[in-house]
Amino acid sequence: MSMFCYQCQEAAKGIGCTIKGVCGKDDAVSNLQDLLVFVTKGVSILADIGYKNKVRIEKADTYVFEALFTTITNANFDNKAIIDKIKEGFAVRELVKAELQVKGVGVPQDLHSSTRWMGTEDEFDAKALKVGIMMTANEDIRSLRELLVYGLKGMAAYAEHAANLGFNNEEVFKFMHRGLAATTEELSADELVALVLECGKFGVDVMALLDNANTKTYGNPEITEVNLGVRNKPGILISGHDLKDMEALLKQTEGTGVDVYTHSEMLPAHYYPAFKKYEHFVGNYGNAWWQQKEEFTSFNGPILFTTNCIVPPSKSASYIDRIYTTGSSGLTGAIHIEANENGEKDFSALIKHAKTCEAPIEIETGKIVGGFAHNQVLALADKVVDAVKTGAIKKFFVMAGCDGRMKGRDYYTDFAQELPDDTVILTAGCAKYRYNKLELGDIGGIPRVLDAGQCNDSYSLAVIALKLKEVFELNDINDLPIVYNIAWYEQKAVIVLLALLYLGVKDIHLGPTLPAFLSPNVANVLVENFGISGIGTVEEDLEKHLDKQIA
Ligand code: SF4
Ligand code: SF3
Repeated sequence: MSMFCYQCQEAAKGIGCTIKGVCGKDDAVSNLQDLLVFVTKGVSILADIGYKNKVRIEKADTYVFEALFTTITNANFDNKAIIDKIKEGFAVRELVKAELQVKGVGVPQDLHSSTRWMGTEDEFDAKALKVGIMMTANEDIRSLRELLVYGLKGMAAYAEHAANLGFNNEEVFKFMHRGLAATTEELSADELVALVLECGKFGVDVMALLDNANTKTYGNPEITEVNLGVRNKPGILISGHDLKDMEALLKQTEGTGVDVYTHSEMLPAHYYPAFKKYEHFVGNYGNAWWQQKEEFTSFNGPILFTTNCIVPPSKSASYIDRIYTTGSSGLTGAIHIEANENGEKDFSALIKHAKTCEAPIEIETGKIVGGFAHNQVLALADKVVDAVKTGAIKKFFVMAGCDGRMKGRDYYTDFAQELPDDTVILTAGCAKYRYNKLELGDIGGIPRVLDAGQCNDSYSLAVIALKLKEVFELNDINDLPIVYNIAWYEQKAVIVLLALLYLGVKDIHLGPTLPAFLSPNVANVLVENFGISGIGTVEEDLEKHLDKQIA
Protein backbone atom coordinates (compact mmCIF):
# COMPACT_ATOMS: atom_id res chain seq x y z
CA MET A 1 0.00 0.00 0.00
CA SER A 2 1.61 3.26 -1.10
CA MET A 3 -1.23 5.56 -0.01
CA PHE A 4 -4.56 5.34 1.72
CA CYS A 5 -7.50 7.63 1.12
CA TYR A 6 -11.21 6.97 1.65
CA GLN A 7 -12.59 10.46 1.90
CA CYS A 8 -14.93 10.48 -1.12
CA GLN A 9 -17.74 8.40 -2.56
CA GLU A 10 -15.48 6.91 -5.22
CA ALA A 11 -13.08 5.26 -2.76
CA ALA A 12 -11.82 2.14 -4.57
CA LYS A 13 -13.97 -0.96 -3.96
CA GLY A 14 -15.95 1.04 -1.41
CA ILE A 15 -12.97 0.67 0.96
CA GLY A 16 -10.23 3.12 0.01
CA CYS A 17 -7.73 4.01 -2.72
CA THR A 18 -4.37 2.39 -2.03
CA ILE A 19 -2.29 2.66 -5.19
CA LYS A 20 -3.77 5.57 -7.05
CA GLY A 21 -6.95 7.53 -6.49
CA VAL A 22 -9.96 6.90 -8.69
CA CYS A 23 -9.99 10.72 -8.78
CA GLY A 24 -6.57 10.71 -10.43
CA LYS A 25 -4.59 11.61 -7.31
CA ASP A 26 -1.30 9.71 -7.24
CA ASP A 27 0.38 8.41 -4.11
CA ALA A 28 2.80 11.36 -3.94
CA VAL A 29 -0.03 13.92 -3.87
CA SER A 30 -2.12 11.79 -1.51
CA ASN A 31 0.72 11.41 0.98
CA LEU A 32 1.61 15.08 0.79
CA GLN A 33 -2.02 15.89 1.56
CA ASP A 34 -1.86 13.62 4.62
CA LEU A 35 1.22 15.47 5.79
CA LEU A 36 -0.46 18.80 5.12
CA VAL A 37 -3.41 17.77 7.29
CA PHE A 38 -0.95 16.71 10.01
CA VAL A 39 0.84 20.07 10.00
CA THR A 40 -2.50 21.87 9.88
CA LYS A 41 -3.54 20.02 13.03
CA GLY A 42 -0.41 21.41 14.67
CA VAL A 43 -1.38 24.95 13.70
CA SER A 44 -4.89 24.36 15.07
CA ILE A 45 -3.65 22.97 18.39
CA LEU A 46 -1.67 26.18 18.88
CA ALA A 47 -4.45 28.46 17.61
CA ASP A 48 -6.88 26.67 19.94
CA ILE A 49 -4.63 27.52 22.89
CA GLY A 50 -4.69 31.11 21.63
CA TYR A 51 -8.49 31.26 21.41
CA LYS A 52 -8.84 29.69 24.87
CA ASN A 53 -6.74 32.58 26.15
CA LYS A 54 -8.62 35.20 24.12
CA VAL A 55 -5.80 35.59 21.63
CA ARG A 56 -6.90 35.34 18.02
CA ILE A 57 -4.17 34.89 15.44
CA GLU A 58 -5.81 35.63 12.12
CA LYS A 59 -3.06 34.08 10.08
CA ALA A 60 -3.77 30.72 11.74
CA ASP A 61 -7.46 30.96 10.82
CA THR A 62 -6.70 31.74 7.20
CA TYR A 63 -4.02 29.11 6.95
CA VAL A 64 -6.23 26.36 8.34
CA PHE A 65 -9.14 26.92 5.99
CA GLU A 66 -6.85 27.28 3.00
CA ALA A 67 -4.88 24.15 3.85
CA LEU A 68 -7.97 22.01 4.46
CA PHE A 69 -9.61 23.26 1.28
CA THR A 70 -6.47 22.26 -0.65
CA THR A 71 -7.02 18.64 0.42
CA ILE A 72 -10.67 18.36 -0.66
CA THR A 73 -11.30 15.78 -3.37
CA ASN A 74 -10.45 17.07 -6.86
CA ALA A 75 -9.26 20.47 -5.66
CA ASN A 76 -5.49 20.30 -5.89
CA PHE A 77 -3.23 17.87 -7.75
CA ASP A 78 -0.12 20.06 -7.70
CA ASN A 79 2.69 18.54 -5.60
CA LYS A 80 4.58 21.80 -5.46
CA ALA A 81 1.59 23.79 -4.23
CA ILE A 82 1.03 21.24 -1.43
CA ILE A 83 4.72 21.21 -0.49
CA ASP A 84 4.67 25.01 -0.31
CA LYS A 85 1.58 24.88 1.88
CA ILE A 86 3.28 22.43 4.26
CA LYS A 87 6.29 24.71 4.54
CA GLU A 88 4.00 27.69 5.10
CA GLY A 89 2.44 25.66 7.92
CA PHE A 90 5.84 25.35 9.61
CA ALA A 91 6.17 29.13 9.48
CA VAL A 92 2.60 29.74 10.70
CA ARG A 93 3.21 27.43 13.70
CA GLU A 94 6.26 29.45 14.67
CA LEU A 95 4.39 32.70 14.19
CA VAL A 96 1.59 31.50 16.46
CA LYS A 97 4.07 30.35 19.11
CA ALA A 98 5.84 33.72 18.99
CA GLU A 99 2.56 35.61 19.19
CA LEU A 100 1.40 33.54 22.17
CA GLN A 101 4.68 34.23 23.91
CA VAL A 102 4.33 37.97 23.33
CA LYS A 103 0.82 37.81 24.81
CA GLY A 104 2.13 35.92 27.83
CA VAL A 105 0.32 32.68 26.97
CA GLY A 106 2.35 29.63 27.93
CA VAL A 107 2.73 26.84 25.37
CA PRO A 108 3.11 23.42 27.07
CA GLN A 109 6.19 21.43 26.04
CA ASP A 110 4.40 18.12 25.65
CA LEU A 111 2.00 19.08 22.88
CA HIS A 112 1.26 16.71 19.99
CA SER A 113 4.19 16.27 17.61
CA SER A 114 2.27 18.03 14.82
CA THR A 115 3.02 21.29 16.61
CA ARG A 116 6.76 20.87 16.18
CA TRP A 117 7.74 18.26 13.55
CA MET A 118 9.75 19.89 10.81
CA GLY A 119 11.63 18.20 8.00
CA THR A 120 13.19 18.84 4.64
CA GLU A 121 11.30 18.14 1.44
CA ASP A 122 13.01 14.79 0.91
CA GLU A 123 11.73 13.65 4.32
CA PHE A 124 8.10 14.51 3.58
CA ASP A 125 7.05 11.23 1.99
CA ALA A 126 8.49 9.05 4.77
CA LYS A 127 6.88 11.23 7.41
CA ALA A 128 3.54 11.23 5.59
CA LEU A 129 3.41 7.43 5.79
CA LYS A 130 3.70 7.70 9.58
CA VAL A 131 0.86 10.20 10.01
CA GLY A 132 -1.77 8.94 7.55
CA ILE A 133 -5.31 7.88 8.30
CA MET A 134 -4.41 4.24 9.04
CA MET A 135 -2.18 5.28 11.94
CA THR A 136 -5.29 5.35 14.11
CA ALA A 137 -5.56 1.64 14.85
CA ASN A 138 -9.11 1.46 16.26
CA GLU A 139 -11.47 1.54 13.28
CA ASP A 140 -14.30 3.32 15.09
CA ILE A 141 -12.05 6.06 16.44
CA ARG A 142 -10.46 6.35 13.00
CA SER A 143 -13.89 6.59 11.41
CA LEU A 144 -15.05 9.32 13.80
CA ARG A 145 -11.82 11.29 13.54
CA GLU A 146 -12.01 11.24 9.76
CA LEU A 147 -15.73 12.05 9.71
CA LEU A 148 -14.88 15.11 11.78
CA VAL A 149 -11.91 16.08 9.58
CA TYR A 150 -14.04 15.74 6.41
CA GLY A 151 -16.80 17.85 7.92
CA LEU A 152 -14.15 20.44 8.76
CA LYS A 153 -12.82 20.32 5.20
CA GLY A 154 -16.26 21.17 3.87
CA MET A 155 -16.59 23.90 6.48
CA ALA A 156 -13.19 25.26 5.44
CA ALA A 157 -14.27 25.56 1.81
CA TYR A 158 -17.32 27.60 2.69
CA ALA A 159 -15.38 29.71 5.22
CA GLU A 160 -12.83 30.53 2.52
CA HIS A 161 -15.46 31.70 0.02
CA ALA A 162 -17.07 33.89 2.69
CA ALA A 163 -13.69 35.28 3.80
CA ASN A 164 -12.87 36.16 0.19
CA LEU A 165 -15.87 38.48 0.32
CA GLY A 166 -14.81 39.90 3.68
CA PHE A 167 -17.22 37.87 5.83
CA ASN A 168 -15.81 35.92 8.78
CA ASN A 169 -17.18 34.18 11.83
CA GLU A 170 -14.68 33.73 14.65
CA GLU A 171 -16.82 31.05 16.28
CA VAL A 172 -16.48 28.95 13.14
CA PHE A 173 -12.69 29.35 13.16
CA LYS A 174 -12.60 28.49 16.85
CA PHE A 175 -14.50 25.31 16.22
CA MET A 176 -12.30 24.37 13.28
CA HIS A 177 -9.23 24.58 15.49
CA ARG A 178 -10.85 22.78 18.39
CA GLY A 179 -12.18 20.05 16.11
CA LEU A 180 -8.86 19.47 14.38
CA ALA A 181 -6.97 19.52 17.67
CA ALA A 182 -9.43 16.96 19.06
CA THR A 183 -8.45 14.45 16.39
CA THR A 184 -4.95 14.32 17.93
CA GLU A 185 -6.27 13.64 21.43
CA GLU A 186 -7.20 10.35 23.07
CA LEU A 187 -10.94 10.98 23.07
CA SER A 188 -13.58 8.32 23.56
CA ALA A 189 -15.99 7.41 20.76
CA ASP A 190 -18.80 9.21 22.61
CA GLU A 191 -16.76 12.39 22.88
CA LEU A 192 -15.95 12.24 19.19
CA VAL A 193 -19.61 11.62 18.27
CA ALA A 194 -20.52 14.76 20.25
CA LEU A 195 -17.93 16.77 18.31
CA VAL A 196 -19.15 15.42 14.98
CA LEU A 197 -22.67 16.56 15.82
CA GLU A 198 -21.40 19.93 17.00
CA CYS A 199 -19.61 20.21 13.69
CA GLY A 200 -23.08 20.20 12.10
CA LYS A 201 -24.04 23.27 14.12
CA PHE A 202 -21.06 25.16 12.77
CA GLY A 203 -21.87 23.78 9.35
CA VAL A 204 -25.21 25.61 9.52
CA ASP A 205 -23.41 28.74 10.75
CA VAL A 206 -20.80 28.71 8.00
CA MET A 207 -23.42 28.18 5.29
CA ALA A 208 -25.49 31.02 6.76
CA LEU A 209 -22.34 33.16 6.73
CA LEU A 210 -21.63 32.35 3.09
CA ASP A 211 -25.27 32.90 2.14
CA ASN A 212 -25.08 36.30 3.78
CA ALA A 213 -21.77 37.08 2.07
CA ASN A 214 -23.06 36.09 -1.37
CA THR A 215 -26.44 37.80 -1.14
CA LYS A 216 -25.13 41.00 0.50
CA THR A 217 -22.45 41.28 -2.16
CA TYR A 218 -24.26 40.12 -5.27
CA GLY A 219 -27.98 40.35 -4.41
CA ASN A 220 -30.54 37.61 -3.88
CA PRO A 221 -30.69 34.91 -6.57
CA GLU A 222 -33.70 35.38 -8.85
CA ILE A 223 -35.62 33.05 -11.15
CA THR A 224 -33.45 32.96 -14.25
CA GLU A 225 -33.41 31.26 -17.61
CA VAL A 226 -29.87 30.17 -18.40
CA ASN A 227 -28.86 29.76 -22.02
CA LEU A 228 -27.22 26.45 -22.94
CA GLY A 229 -26.11 27.42 -26.44
CA VAL A 230 -23.06 29.38 -27.58
CA ARG A 231 -22.21 32.52 -29.53
CA ASN A 232 -19.56 32.93 -32.20
CA LYS A 233 -16.97 34.75 -30.11
CA PRO A 234 -14.10 33.13 -28.20
CA GLY A 235 -14.97 32.33 -24.63
CA ILE A 236 -13.57 31.59 -21.17
CA LEU A 237 -15.16 28.79 -19.16
CA ILE A 238 -15.24 29.25 -15.38
CA SER A 239 -15.82 26.36 -12.99
CA GLY A 240 -15.84 25.79 -9.25
CA HIS A 241 -17.66 27.72 -6.55
CA ASP A 242 -15.92 31.07 -5.94
CA LEU A 243 -18.18 34.03 -6.75
CA LYS A 244 -15.48 36.64 -6.14
CA ASP A 245 -13.42 35.11 -8.93
CA MET A 246 -16.57 35.08 -11.06
CA GLU A 247 -17.05 38.79 -10.51
CA ALA A 248 -13.41 39.64 -11.26
CA LEU A 249 -13.47 37.62 -14.47
CA LEU A 250 -16.68 39.28 -15.69
CA LYS A 251 -15.32 42.74 -14.95
CA GLN A 252 -12.00 42.11 -16.63
CA THR A 253 -13.50 40.51 -19.75
CA GLU A 254 -16.07 43.28 -20.30
CA GLY A 255 -15.52 44.99 -23.63
CA THR A 256 -12.70 42.65 -24.67
CA GLY A 257 -14.72 40.65 -27.19
CA VAL A 258 -14.33 37.54 -25.05
CA ASP A 259 -17.47 35.81 -23.75
CA VAL A 260 -17.79 34.06 -20.39
CA TYR A 261 -19.56 30.74 -19.78
CA THR A 262 -20.05 28.77 -16.58
CA HIS A 263 -19.34 25.08 -16.10
CA SER A 264 -20.69 22.67 -13.49
CA GLU A 265 -20.98 24.27 -10.01
CA MET A 266 -20.59 27.81 -11.36
CA LEU A 267 -23.96 27.62 -13.14
CA PRO A 268 -25.83 29.33 -10.25
CA ALA A 269 -23.75 32.51 -10.78
CA HIS A 270 -26.30 33.31 -13.50
CA TYR A 271 -28.99 33.69 -10.84
CA TYR A 272 -27.33 36.69 -9.11
CA PRO A 273 -28.46 40.18 -10.12
CA ALA A 274 -24.90 41.50 -9.99
CA PHE A 275 -23.76 39.09 -12.71
CA LYS A 276 -26.84 39.09 -14.92
CA LYS A 277 -26.11 42.61 -16.08
CA TYR A 278 -23.07 41.54 -18.11
CA GLU A 279 -23.99 41.18 -21.77
CA HIS A 280 -21.01 38.91 -22.43
CA PHE A 281 -22.03 36.46 -19.67
CA VAL A 282 -23.51 34.10 -22.21
CA GLY A 283 -24.66 30.93 -20.48
CA ASN A 284 -23.72 27.55 -19.11
CA TYR A 285 -21.62 25.11 -21.12
CA GLY A 286 -21.88 21.40 -20.43
CA ASN A 287 -22.74 19.40 -17.37
CA ALA A 288 -21.36 18.22 -14.04
CA TRP A 289 -17.60 18.14 -13.39
CA TRP A 290 -16.95 14.54 -14.42
CA GLN A 291 -17.88 15.19 -18.05
CA GLN A 292 -15.19 17.82 -18.43
CA LYS A 293 -12.86 15.84 -20.67
CA GLU A 294 -15.23 15.93 -23.65
CA GLU A 295 -16.64 19.34 -22.85
CA PHE A 296 -13.33 21.11 -22.39
CA THR A 297 -12.13 19.69 -25.70
CA SER A 298 -15.06 21.20 -27.59
CA PHE A 299 -15.10 24.44 -25.64
CA ASN A 300 -11.91 25.58 -27.40
CA GLY A 301 -11.08 28.41 -24.98
CA PRO A 302 -9.30 28.72 -21.63
CA ILE A 303 -10.85 27.16 -18.54
CA LEU A 304 -10.54 28.70 -15.07
CA PHE A 305 -10.89 26.47 -12.02
CA THR A 306 -11.72 28.45 -8.90
CA THR A 307 -12.10 25.28 -6.75
CA ASN A 308 -12.83 21.58 -7.20
CA CYS A 309 -13.79 19.52 -9.18
CA ILE A 310 -10.79 19.02 -11.47
CA VAL A 311 -10.32 15.80 -13.45
CA PRO A 312 -6.59 15.61 -14.22
CA PRO A 313 -6.31 15.53 -18.03
CA SER A 314 -4.37 12.80 -19.79
CA LYS A 315 -1.06 13.87 -21.35
CA SER A 316 -2.65 13.76 -24.80
CA ALA A 317 -5.66 15.93 -23.88
CA SER A 318 -5.96 18.79 -26.36
CA TYR A 319 -6.99 21.27 -23.67
CA ILE A 320 -4.12 20.66 -21.23
CA ASP A 321 -2.50 24.03 -21.97
CA ARG A 322 -5.83 25.84 -21.62
CA ILE A 323 -6.30 25.10 -17.92
CA TYR A 324 -5.81 27.83 -15.32
CA THR A 325 -6.31 27.44 -11.58
CA THR A 326 -6.70 29.90 -8.73
CA GLY A 327 -7.40 29.89 -4.99
CA SER A 328 -7.08 26.48 -3.36
CA SER A 329 -7.23 24.60 -6.66
CA GLY A 330 -4.11 23.44 -8.45
CA LEU A 331 -2.87 21.10 -11.15
CA THR A 332 0.69 20.36 -12.17
CA GLY A 333 1.29 22.00 -15.54
CA ALA A 334 -1.61 24.45 -15.29
CA ILE A 335 -1.04 28.18 -14.80
CA HIS A 336 -1.98 29.26 -11.31
CA ILE A 337 -3.28 32.81 -10.84
CA GLU A 338 -2.37 34.18 -7.42
CA ALA A 339 -4.11 37.06 -5.71
CA ASN A 340 -2.00 40.15 -4.98
CA GLU A 341 -1.63 41.55 -1.47
CA ASN A 342 -5.04 43.26 -1.83
CA GLY A 343 -6.73 40.01 -2.77
CA GLU A 344 -7.10 41.08 -6.43
CA LYS A 345 -6.47 38.71 -9.31
CA ASP A 346 -5.26 39.52 -12.79
CA PHE A 347 -6.93 37.34 -15.43
CA SER A 348 -5.35 39.14 -18.40
CA ALA A 349 -3.36 36.02 -19.36
CA LEU A 350 -6.61 34.09 -19.84
CA ILE A 351 -8.19 36.91 -21.83
CA LYS A 352 -5.15 37.14 -24.12
CA HIS A 353 -5.20 33.37 -24.48
CA ALA A 354 -8.92 33.33 -25.27
CA LYS A 355 -8.45 35.79 -28.12
CA THR A 356 -6.26 33.24 -29.89
CA CYS A 357 -8.91 30.50 -29.59
CA GLU A 358 -11.88 29.51 -31.71
CA ALA A 359 -15.39 30.08 -30.39
CA PRO A 360 -16.88 27.13 -28.46
CA ILE A 361 -18.54 24.33 -30.41
CA GLU A 362 -22.23 24.15 -29.58
CA ILE A 363 -23.08 20.93 -27.76
CA GLU A 364 -26.68 21.71 -26.88
CA THR A 365 -29.27 24.46 -27.18
CA GLY A 366 -32.18 25.67 -25.14
CA LYS A 367 -32.49 26.98 -21.62
CA ILE A 368 -32.72 25.77 -18.05
CA VAL A 369 -34.37 27.59 -15.17
CA GLY A 370 -32.91 28.14 -11.71
CA GLY A 371 -32.56 30.71 -8.96
CA PHE A 372 -34.86 29.26 -6.33
CA ALA A 373 -32.83 30.17 -3.28
CA HIS A 374 -34.71 30.96 -0.05
CA ASN A 375 -35.53 34.57 -0.83
CA GLN A 376 -37.09 33.73 -4.17
CA VAL A 377 -39.00 30.73 -2.87
CA LEU A 378 -40.27 32.65 0.14
CA ALA A 379 -41.47 35.36 -2.26
CA LEU A 380 -43.56 32.61 -3.84
CA ALA A 381 -44.50 31.17 -0.43
CA ASP A 382 -48.23 31.87 -0.74
CA LYS A 383 -48.37 30.11 -4.07
CA VAL A 384 -46.37 27.15 -2.76
CA VAL A 385 -48.40 26.87 0.44
CA ASP A 386 -51.66 27.04 -1.53
CA ALA A 387 -50.42 24.32 -3.84
CA VAL A 388 -49.67 22.12 -0.83
CA LYS A 389 -53.01 22.90 0.82
CA THR A 390 -55.00 22.14 -2.32
CA GLY A 391 -53.03 18.97 -2.86
CA ALA A 392 -51.53 20.18 -6.15
CA ILE A 393 -48.13 19.55 -4.54
CA LYS A 394 -48.17 16.34 -2.51
CA LYS A 395 -44.55 16.07 -1.66
CA PHE A 396 -41.11 17.68 -1.93
CA PHE A 397 -37.98 15.68 -2.60
CA VAL A 398 -34.68 17.24 -1.55
CA MET A 399 -32.23 15.78 -4.05
CA ALA A 400 -29.31 18.11 -3.34
CA GLY A 401 -25.64 17.16 -3.31
CA CYS A 402 -23.01 16.06 -5.75
CA ASP A 403 -22.82 14.28 -9.05
CA GLY A 404 -20.13 11.77 -9.98
CA ARG A 405 -19.18 9.29 -12.63
CA MET A 406 -20.35 6.11 -10.92
CA LYS A 407 -22.80 4.20 -13.09
CA GLY A 408 -25.21 3.78 -10.16
CA ARG A 409 -25.93 7.51 -10.27
CA ASP A 410 -28.33 6.87 -13.15
CA TYR A 411 -30.63 6.09 -10.24
CA TYR A 412 -31.13 9.83 -9.66
CA THR A 413 -32.18 10.49 -13.27
CA ASP A 414 -34.58 7.56 -13.18
CA PHE A 415 -35.88 8.55 -9.76
CA ALA A 416 -36.57 12.13 -10.89
CA GLN A 417 -38.24 10.87 -14.02
CA GLU A 418 -40.46 8.41 -12.18
CA LEU A 419 -41.66 10.85 -9.53
CA PRO A 420 -45.38 11.59 -9.90
CA ASP A 421 -46.44 14.93 -11.40
CA ASP A 422 -47.61 16.28 -8.04
CA THR A 423 -44.12 16.27 -6.54
CA VAL A 424 -41.42 18.93 -6.57
CA ILE A 425 -37.64 18.40 -6.46
CA LEU A 426 -35.62 20.83 -4.35
CA THR A 427 -32.00 20.74 -5.41
CA ALA A 428 -28.60 22.38 -4.95
CA GLY A 429 -25.08 21.33 -5.89
CA CYS A 430 -23.97 19.54 -9.02
CA ALA A 431 -26.36 16.62 -8.31
CA LYS A 432 -28.93 18.58 -10.32
CA TYR A 433 -27.27 17.74 -13.63
CA ARG A 434 -28.79 14.27 -13.36
CA TYR A 435 -32.28 15.71 -14.00
CA ASN A 436 -32.22 19.47 -14.62
CA LYS A 437 -32.49 19.08 -18.37
CA LEU A 438 -35.43 16.67 -18.29
CA GLU A 439 -38.85 18.00 -19.28
CA LEU A 440 -40.47 17.63 -15.87
CA GLY A 441 -42.95 20.47 -16.31
CA ASP A 442 -44.48 22.65 -13.61
CA ILE A 443 -47.30 22.74 -11.09
CA GLY A 444 -49.40 25.87 -11.59
CA GLY A 445 -46.33 27.78 -12.75
CA ILE A 446 -44.01 26.35 -10.08
CA PRO A 447 -41.30 24.34 -11.90
CA ARG A 448 -40.98 20.76 -10.69
CA VAL A 449 -37.21 21.17 -10.25
CA LEU A 450 -36.33 24.11 -8.03
CA ASP A 451 -32.59 24.74 -8.11
CA ALA A 452 -31.38 26.80 -5.14
CA GLY A 453 -27.79 27.01 -6.39
CA GLN A 454 -24.47 25.51 -5.36
CA CYS A 455 -23.92 22.80 -2.75
CA ASN A 456 -23.53 25.49 -0.05
CA ASP A 457 -27.00 26.76 -1.01
CA SER A 458 -28.39 23.59 0.58
CA TYR A 459 -28.66 26.12 3.40
CA SER A 460 -31.47 27.73 1.39
CA LEU A 461 -33.31 24.43 1.32
CA ALA A 462 -33.08 24.24 5.11
CA VAL A 463 -34.41 27.81 5.42
CA ILE A 464 -37.32 26.90 3.13
CA ALA A 465 -38.08 23.78 5.18
CA LEU A 466 -38.02 25.73 8.44
CA LYS A 467 -40.35 28.33 6.94
CA LEU A 468 -42.81 25.66 5.79
CA LYS A 469 -42.73 24.13 9.25
CA GLU A 470 -43.71 27.53 10.67
CA VAL A 471 -46.44 28.14 8.10
CA PHE A 472 -47.99 24.73 8.69
CA GLU A 473 -47.58 25.18 12.45
CA LEU A 474 -45.73 21.91 12.88
CA ASN A 475 -43.58 21.06 15.88
CA ASP A 476 -41.18 18.85 14.04
CA ILE A 477 -39.42 19.50 10.75
CA ASN A 478 -39.83 15.79 10.03
CA ASP A 479 -43.62 16.18 9.87
CA LEU A 480 -43.30 18.12 6.62
CA PRO A 481 -44.03 16.28 3.38
CA ILE A 482 -40.33 16.41 2.50
CA VAL A 483 -38.19 13.40 1.65
CA TYR A 484 -34.41 13.75 1.67
CA ASN A 485 -32.75 11.71 -1.03
CA ILE A 486 -29.24 13.14 -1.09
CA ALA A 487 -26.36 12.28 -3.40
CA TRP A 488 -22.88 12.79 -2.06
CA TYR A 489 -19.38 12.74 -3.48
CA GLU A 490 -16.87 14.92 -1.67
CA GLN A 491 -16.36 16.52 1.73
CA LYS A 492 -18.60 19.55 1.25
CA ALA A 493 -21.46 17.08 1.13
CA VAL A 494 -20.25 15.79 4.51
CA ILE A 495 -20.70 19.19 6.16
CA VAL A 496 -24.08 19.63 4.44
CA LEU A 497 -25.15 16.25 5.84
CA LEU A 498 -23.94 17.07 9.36
CA ALA A 499 -25.75 20.43 9.12
CA LEU A 500 -29.01 18.69 8.23
CA LEU A 501 -28.58 16.32 11.17
CA TYR A 502 -28.01 19.28 13.46
CA LEU A 503 -31.26 20.83 12.21
CA GLY A 504 -33.04 17.68 13.30
CA VAL A 505 -33.72 16.19 9.87
CA LYS A 506 -34.27 12.45 10.15
CA ASP A 507 -34.47 9.55 7.70
CA ILE A 508 -32.06 10.96 5.14
CA HIS A 509 -31.33 8.61 2.25
CA LEU A 510 -27.73 8.86 1.20
CA GLY A 511 -26.34 7.48 -2.03
CA PRO A 512 -25.27 6.18 -4.36
CA THR A 513 -23.22 4.33 -1.70
CA LEU A 514 -22.62 4.98 1.98
CA PRO A 515 -19.23 6.51 2.90
CA ALA A 516 -16.32 4.08 3.10
CA PHE A 517 -15.06 6.00 6.13
CA LEU A 518 -18.05 5.00 8.24
CA SER A 519 -17.15 1.92 10.25
CA PRO A 520 -20.06 -0.47 10.88
CA ASN A 521 -20.42 0.83 14.45
CA VAL A 522 -20.36 4.49 13.45
CA ALA A 523 -22.82 3.79 10.63
CA ASN A 524 -25.06 2.17 13.26
CA VAL A 525 -25.00 5.27 15.42
CA LEU A 526 -26.23 7.28 12.43
CA VAL A 527 -28.89 4.72 11.61
CA GLU A 528 -30.16 4.42 15.16
CA ASN A 529 -30.17 8.12 16.02
CA PHE A 530 -31.05 9.69 12.70
CA GLY A 531 -32.52 6.94 10.58
CA ILE A 532 -29.91 7.46 7.86
CA SER A 533 -30.03 4.81 5.19
CA GLY A 534 -28.72 4.07 1.74
CA ILE A 535 -30.76 3.88 -1.43
CA GLY A 536 -32.53 0.89 -2.96
CA THR A 537 -33.96 0.53 -6.43
CA VAL A 538 -36.03 3.40 -7.84
CA GLU A 539 -39.20 1.31 -7.54
CA GLU A 540 -38.57 0.31 -3.93
CA ASP A 541 -37.67 3.83 -2.89
CA LEU A 542 -40.63 5.46 -4.60
CA GLU A 543 -42.97 3.07 -2.89
CA LYS A 544 -41.37 3.81 0.45
CA HIS A 545 -41.39 7.61 0.06
CA LEU A 546 -44.72 8.28 -1.52
CA ASP A 547 -46.87 7.48 1.48
CA LYS A 548 -45.42 10.22 3.67
CA GLN A 549 -47.92 13.09 4.09
CA ILE A 550 -48.14 16.01 6.50
CA ALA A 551 -48.57 14.45 9.92
FE1 SF4 B 1 -9.86 7.76 -3.75
FE2 SF4 B 1 -11.69 9.68 -3.38
FE3 SF4 B 1 -9.41 9.70 -2.02
FE4 SF4 B 1 -9.45 10.27 -4.63
S1 SF4 B 1 -10.37 11.46 -2.95
S2 SF4 B 1 -7.97 8.97 -3.56
S3 SF4 B 1 -11.03 8.82 -5.34
S4 SF4 B 1 -11.03 8.16 -1.87
FE1 SF3 C 1 -20.05 19.12 -7.11
FE2 SF3 C 1 -17.44 18.75 -7.02
FE3 SF3 C 1 -19.87 18.16 -4.74
FE4 SF3 C 1 -20.33 21.56 -4.94
S1 SF3 C 1 -18.45 20.38 -7.89
S2 SF3 C 1 -21.23 19.73 -5.31
S3 SF3 C 1 -18.94 17.31 -6.45
